[in-house]
Amino acid sequence: MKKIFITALFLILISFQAQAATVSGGVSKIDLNNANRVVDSATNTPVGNAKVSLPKYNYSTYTDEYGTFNIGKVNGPTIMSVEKEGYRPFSLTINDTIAAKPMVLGIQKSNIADVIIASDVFHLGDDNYSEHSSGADTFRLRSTGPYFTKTFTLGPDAKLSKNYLVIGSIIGVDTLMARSMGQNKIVNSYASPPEIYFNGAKIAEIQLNGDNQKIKIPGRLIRPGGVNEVTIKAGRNLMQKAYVDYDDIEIANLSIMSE
Ligand SMILES: [Ca+2]
Repeated sequence: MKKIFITALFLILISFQAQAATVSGGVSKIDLNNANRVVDSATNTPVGNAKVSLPKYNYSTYTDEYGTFNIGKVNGPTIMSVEKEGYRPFSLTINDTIAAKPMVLGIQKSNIADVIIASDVFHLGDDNYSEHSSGADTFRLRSTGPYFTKTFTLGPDAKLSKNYLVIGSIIGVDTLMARSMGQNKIVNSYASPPEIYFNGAKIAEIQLNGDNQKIKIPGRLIRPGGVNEVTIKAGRNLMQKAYVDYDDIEIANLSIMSE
């Protein structure tokens, strides 16, 4: 009996070890000794009054003075976002396994040159998607169409630093690569990747779902002190020839980060 107990304890320790892995972008870890918390990633101090939202569940709450917060049960992948003035918007794709354990989310102070393009969650596509899509269970918002375009102004010194377009979280991408990585359960079709344009030039294709995807913006495309534009085009179902079926995706938090 004693031996069984020791073996069981050993297994629990092992599984806790595995759970303690970094979840996303090197900024969020599961901490088993504490409640769900939001901390400053540089100082590790609690961040109170931060807004934590689960758009799928129409749920939002604020952290207390210790940075702690509660979320209910989640089902399947869902985007969780954290907003706090003076900090970069943060989002994380969680699921029931991740949500069942206490999470410590490290958020980062924003830089004066950061530009927030969208701090909410938006849906691109045509609202026609497979229940096996990597986002199907999460989609709640109506599609705003197959394109997203936004203009914004960059500072006069924008060319002096490296600039990145940061996609906080993206779900629903059903490319061949996403399928081969096990991100969806679609067997008989796949889609072209969503395309990212900066001032009219294509700068990236998004092959996978995930958090904190950073896309380098080529310096030559940047208009310092002027109006710049980001466009995201949804991919298309490549197996559907009879009509255009856009690959439905949801994106949370879009920003320009300078380093
Ligand atoms: Ca579709």
